[in-house]
Amino acid sequence: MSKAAFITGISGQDGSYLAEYLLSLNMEVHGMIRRNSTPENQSSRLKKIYNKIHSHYGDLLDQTSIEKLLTEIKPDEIYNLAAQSHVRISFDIPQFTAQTNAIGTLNILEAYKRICPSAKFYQASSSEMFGLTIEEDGFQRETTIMNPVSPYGISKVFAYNAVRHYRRAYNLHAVNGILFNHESARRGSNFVTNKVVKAACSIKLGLQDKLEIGNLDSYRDWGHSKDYVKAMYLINNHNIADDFVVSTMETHSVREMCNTVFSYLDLDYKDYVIQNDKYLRPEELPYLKGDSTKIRKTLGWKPEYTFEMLMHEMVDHWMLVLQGKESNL
Ligand code: NAP
Ligand code: G4F
Repeated sequence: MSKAAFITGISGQDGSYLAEYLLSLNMEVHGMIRRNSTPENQSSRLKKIYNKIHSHYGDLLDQTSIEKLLTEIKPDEIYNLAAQSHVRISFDIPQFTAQTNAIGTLNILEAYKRICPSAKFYQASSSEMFGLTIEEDGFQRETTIMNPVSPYGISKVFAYNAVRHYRRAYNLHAVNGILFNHESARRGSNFVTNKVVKAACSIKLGLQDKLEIGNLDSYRDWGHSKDYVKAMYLINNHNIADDFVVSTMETHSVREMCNTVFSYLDLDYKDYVIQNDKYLRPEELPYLKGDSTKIRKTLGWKPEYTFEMLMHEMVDHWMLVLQGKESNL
């Protein structure tokens, strides 16, 4: 009999790629979806696989819905990807962010402990938890002290520690993947990579003149979501419940990312990109570079996409979409 997976946040970037990956492993995939007044928005990233997955209405803040689903599905593997995942927006709605990301995780941990404690539980932890800390060699890794600088980062530190606590206190197979930034054509278009790519393609096609963004001098370790969902599966299926950093081990500034995208379109980003203070954050996380040696050595994971391959794939996608053509991403 095939194993059953339960994914919260299945309608998001990672949830959709993870569902595709688990289906390719012949798993039965169940996903929790929030009600939206525009139903197309619930499933726009799941178009390719909607008839192969089992979707269920629920919400991380609705304990009864989680308990009902875990009781019905009896999953072998749980992936808790649901979150208010936008760091800038977390400054505008800090309480909702904490409710969803911190208390929501506690809600599903409690239900998991009571209803299906023999399942494996994966938590979507984040490099944003490291905040201002950088080790002397320029990396952040599993042992780096967490010093978050946003309501989002703070909420994720709570969830990360809750998972470790439940693992120790109740002997559960509950694990954290500490993932550095990962992108794709399915990324929300208000995250910086997809915002820049979409605007650069619009400029190339004469649909837009300028691009207004925030801090050009922050650095991120950007990988591809498709590579990172494979890491989630490996981490959750390791024979020891443990926490792992997932990263490319490279960092690029937002400015370099703009240059890569515009150059690929034979444009000079300096002619089009304007800094607007409205996109700055009350407190910025200036630099991320992850040391993923542990997962590479222990689980044999490594990314297949380079930074350039990722950005070029996103550009190719938007050039098709903005010209009304089909993209298979
Ligand atoms: P995303 O595209 O924003 O997806 C988030 C998902 O969570 C969506 O399906 C969303 O549903 C759902 N959700 C939000 N609030 C919910 C609630 N109260 N109850 C149930 N579902 C809810 O994010 P992503 O990029 O795929 O990231 C997946 C997870 O990894 C998140 O936890 C994120 O914080 C974490 N993470 C992401 C990165 C990254 O670079 N992408 C790095 C580290 C960690 P709606 O569509 O209805 O809003
Ligand atoms: O694309 P971003 O919004 O991603 P951020 O804040 O790094 O968060 C993402 O990665 C985290 C992992 O480290 C995840 F946990 C989280 O869920 C999310 O997926 O911003 C990246 C950088 C920041 O320094 C930001 O200040 O780009 C800078 N930036 C500059 N102009 C901008 C903009 N970010 C956005 N969203 N929009 C701008 O106009």
